[in-house]
Amino acid sequence: MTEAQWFREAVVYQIYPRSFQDSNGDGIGDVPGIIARLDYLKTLGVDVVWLSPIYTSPQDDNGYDIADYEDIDPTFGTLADVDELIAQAHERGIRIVMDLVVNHTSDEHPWFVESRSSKDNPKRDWYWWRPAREGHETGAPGAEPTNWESFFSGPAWELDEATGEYYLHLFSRKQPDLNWENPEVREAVYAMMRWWLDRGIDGFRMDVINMISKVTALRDGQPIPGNPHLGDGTPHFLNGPRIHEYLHEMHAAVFEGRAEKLLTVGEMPGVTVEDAVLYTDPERREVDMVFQFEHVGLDHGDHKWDRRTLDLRDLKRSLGRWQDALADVGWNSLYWNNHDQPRAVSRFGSDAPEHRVASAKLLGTVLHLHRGTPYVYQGEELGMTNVPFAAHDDFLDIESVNYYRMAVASGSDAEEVLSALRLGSRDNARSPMQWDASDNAGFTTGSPWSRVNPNHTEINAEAALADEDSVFHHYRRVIELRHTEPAVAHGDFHMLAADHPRLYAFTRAHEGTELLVLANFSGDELPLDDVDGLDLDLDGWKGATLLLGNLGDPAAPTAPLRPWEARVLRR
Ligand code: TEU
Ligand code: CA
Repeated sequence: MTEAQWFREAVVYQIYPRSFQDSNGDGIGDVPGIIARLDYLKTLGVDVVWLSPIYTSPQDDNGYDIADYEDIDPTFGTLADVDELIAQAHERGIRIVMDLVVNHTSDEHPWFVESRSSKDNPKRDWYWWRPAREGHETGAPGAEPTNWESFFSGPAWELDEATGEYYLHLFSRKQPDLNWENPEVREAVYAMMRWWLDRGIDGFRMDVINMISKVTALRDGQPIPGNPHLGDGTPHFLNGPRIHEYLHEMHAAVFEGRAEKLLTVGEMPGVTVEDAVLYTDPERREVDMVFQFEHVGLDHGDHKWDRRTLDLRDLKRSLGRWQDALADVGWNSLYWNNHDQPRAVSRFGSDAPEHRVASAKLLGTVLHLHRGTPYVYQGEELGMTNVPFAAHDDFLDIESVNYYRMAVASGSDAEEVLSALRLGSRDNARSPMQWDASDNAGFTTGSPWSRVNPNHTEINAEAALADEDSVFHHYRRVIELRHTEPAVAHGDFHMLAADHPRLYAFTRAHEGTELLVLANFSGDELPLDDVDGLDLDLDGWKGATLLLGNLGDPAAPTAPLRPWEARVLRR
């Protein structure tokens, strides 16, 4: 099954529909807008498009709160538009993967509306309902059934006045968690998934799918310092006791017989390499790959708002471990960016004017030359940067808004909170796609729901397409390499000079071909002789072919690396 797995040679492009392309001037991106840009994606050369959620939703978490899985939110279009999108994408050889958000629904989903209506409603047990903690008065601070903190600040339990019980919501209070212990829930989800596959989609990106199995005893977590009533619930629901059983059952109920044509990727915060081997071993029939979070947590301190400088050695250690662990069994996904992460060039590269283009290309080169399926997040192929947010009301995302409110209320310095948000807010990824230099970047003729980054006058798709040396064309070339050079998709990975603080170097080897990737993660020149642990016979690479470089031809394949230079050599 291994080399036959088509997704090993594929590159996925993630679209955040709200921010991609508006077609009707309401300031919000939509499905007809995506259709209008399919030729752009074809030019880039991607094989798969993953769409963040476009289903019916009150948009409390921008569509990750779904009220009807089998319909499209009017903001984004209609089911007919989606059929058209699927057909037009397929015509161009592009597959469509939908987001699957089934750890929770919206509180406006009819399942939850029924569930909350009374304690003996047949759907009561479809969600997690519990009375107040024993000996505590319902509604009093600390009376929540457990001390778990929600990912969006505050307790993960909400009291529902109608029945006087609490329901669990790991995310917003408008995102109640489904109870996967109940087989009816699972069957309803599987039926919905089959319905989408029958409609012609090519797979699912599964939102926080490693949270669906909880330890049913629901016990308190380790107290969080500074929060008298809150604790860390994650050990009770990350990779929970029945998770492998559920995913295997889902595979049998939904994917059996068509799995070879599909792509499934489980988003899994807190997943370890050991877990990932189990999740992605094809023999186990769970998912094709997972999104792990280790490398995007390396610049976090105690929590995600406590930001610290990334040490390149940590990044190499982490990604290198994932490469090794999934070398023989399973498969990696590769990403720098998505709609939840700040912009890669601002975070792992340099968005300073003199280094932005080179470092964006370097990041693309390094990531795509790893073994695994690379994901490009909209705008990454342009080297889009973080947004210069000024005041707290520039932030729109529920996670940022709640965190700001909570942190300031509990005494944090507002300016410090703002600096953390500027670095880490998900809003950085969600500003409109920069299509051209016009007022709203070609994103909308109306008033954009989220502020356009002022640097769109310089950083935009129109300018990039016209410039052979742009980040865009570099991404196009690196994507093409995966399709034309078998060692990129299939070669063995070997990290070099792991302890070097600025050099990212590795080889890929496949059937007599050897690739060497050299990347200088700094604004200073980097000579290659005398690098500890590089373990390279540099002479042996002097005659190598330069497959791809980001700064034009170097003096020689093994010449010192210029600032933010990346090279791919073949011999
Ligand atoms: O995100 C899950 C997740 O754990 C985080 O990345 C999250 O975005 C947050 O930053 C935690 O600090 C997924 C979706 O990608 C995200 O957009 C949703 O908000 C979330 O699940 C709930 O559906
Ligand atoms: Ca629109």
